[in-house]
Amino acid sequence: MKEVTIHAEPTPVPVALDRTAAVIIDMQRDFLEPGGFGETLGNDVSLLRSAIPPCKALLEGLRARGVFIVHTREGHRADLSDAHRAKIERGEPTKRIGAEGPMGRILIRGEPGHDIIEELAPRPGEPVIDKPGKGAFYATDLETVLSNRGIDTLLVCGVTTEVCVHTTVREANDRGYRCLVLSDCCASYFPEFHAIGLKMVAAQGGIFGWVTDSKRVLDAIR
Ligand code: TIU
Repeated sequence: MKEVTIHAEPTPVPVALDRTAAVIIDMQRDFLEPGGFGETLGNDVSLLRSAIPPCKALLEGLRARGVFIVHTREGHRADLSDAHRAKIERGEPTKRIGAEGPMGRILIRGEPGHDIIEELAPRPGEPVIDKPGKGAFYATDLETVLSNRGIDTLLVCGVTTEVCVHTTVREANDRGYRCLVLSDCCASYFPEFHAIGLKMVAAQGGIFGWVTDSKRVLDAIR
């Protein structure tokens, strides 16, 4: 696969597609649909839906070019043995992680709410990384999965921009990955945090990486 140039802020980026992976973060029913974790935290979950069509178009384009795709899901074991007390003790007790909700127990692996939304369902051969934290590298095998493929560049998408996307980008930076964050493929319950979160990535000459969008990536790979 040849090298392509992806237009981005603060600069265009040359990218070798065979060393690139898309990381689709936590596009789960628990964050995007009513009755899940996102809503129990007091959020308007409809604000995240803008990321679905661009992510879908991106995945189709990347699959057609054979670019490696990884999905992540945030969630915990049913007995909560992998959840820090400091994480689960927050919020109203009947709505906490592990509580029963309309989509099953909130943020628990295997429950309907923990599933990736139907529109962006992973295809066979696309690894799904289950993560207990915000960052996709913390307590997961993501780094091994990527290094076994020789990946050095990540196209980062998903929700929410300033929480799990940002945490993952920060973790990836310190592990030596080049990160391109796709603005339209990410979303937040707080539009202002989304905007500032993206600015934080590309500021200072690209302190955490680059910001681009699905159209610029698809234009580059076509
Ligand atoms: N609450 C919020 O914005 N996000 C999370 O709790 N997890 C992710 O971002 N995936």
